Amino acid sequence: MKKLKIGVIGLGGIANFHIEGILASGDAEVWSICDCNEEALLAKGEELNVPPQRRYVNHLDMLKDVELDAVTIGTPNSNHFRIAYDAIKHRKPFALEKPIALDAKEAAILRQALADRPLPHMVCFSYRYKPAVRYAKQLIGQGVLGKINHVYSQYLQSWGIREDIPLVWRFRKDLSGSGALGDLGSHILDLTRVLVGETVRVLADAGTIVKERELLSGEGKGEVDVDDFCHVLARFADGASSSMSISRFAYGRGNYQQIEIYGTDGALVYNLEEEDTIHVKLVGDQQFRKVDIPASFTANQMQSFFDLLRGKGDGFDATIEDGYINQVTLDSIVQSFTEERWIAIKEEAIVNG
Ligand code: SOE
Repeated sequence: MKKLKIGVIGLGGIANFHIEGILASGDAEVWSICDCNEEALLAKGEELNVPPQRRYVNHLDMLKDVELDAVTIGTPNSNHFRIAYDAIKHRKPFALEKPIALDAKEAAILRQALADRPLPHMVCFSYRYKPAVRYAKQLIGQGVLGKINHVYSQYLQSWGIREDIPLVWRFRKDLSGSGALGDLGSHILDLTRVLVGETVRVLADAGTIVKERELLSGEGKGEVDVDDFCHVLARFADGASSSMSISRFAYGRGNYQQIEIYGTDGALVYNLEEEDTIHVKLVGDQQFRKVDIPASFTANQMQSFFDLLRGKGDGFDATIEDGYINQVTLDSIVQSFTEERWIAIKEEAIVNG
């Protein structure tokens, strides 16, 4: 079967993850690349042997290519909405990085555009492809924990501690929408939604630890106007209580995720650092024990995208609906720590999905 011709939009860090998945799959090839940085475009084009005529500085020129089958969108957050909207207009299926937009208003427009003219697509909540997450979802869905009472989550990194890191887009609200919350919290919100259920109200506290950083131009310093950390209390639709600790200033943490889920009949701990693992304590267990994850739960995000494009999706990929609910929840958390009060997640976001 002919390989899917994939255009990679945005050649920053996450593009390498997308490209790695394309090259590892026998179903697709890197057909074209796009980035506003001409140096990055040249370097990646040479590295991947992409012909110069398929190296674009403007995504619209890429989208006009009738041979192109689909695109991945891995730019800074401020470009997600526009590029995804243009991909929909040009009828090009897409894999869009999280968060899908800068705010719920942009996310709602993407959601409506796809409702009006459906198109195969995926939102890259990449930890949905961790075997531990998929197995945990099955165990919880089988009721082994009983009724869930508490969910305690952490997503911790440490790179923000380095004050020599300049004012990159992740530290600017106009380019990112929010800081650690949108970058890391979006993943935790999606995972707790996949594993437990819908969040219906939130109470948050957030702060910025390093308040200004060197401008990329080298001409002085600029304000960091997003959160370096965010702590959230939340309630699920069924009344279960949740807390989330999200930070880029957690010394010693590389890419640390932990979700502890406590039910009436058992507890389950999902952890990601070097590898993804599950520990459980169920009825009859004397202590928490690590469980082996069946190989059948192995998955790969980019292969899943290609399966989706070929009509063989497993239904576990995140859609624009998932991205929209995620964005509404992110906005509610920002509103909560800004106004210092509980905020209910807008009903229509939960009910309509
Ligand atoms: C931030 O450091 C980051 O790269 C996120 O942007 C990714 O979504 C996450 O998977 C790893 O950490």
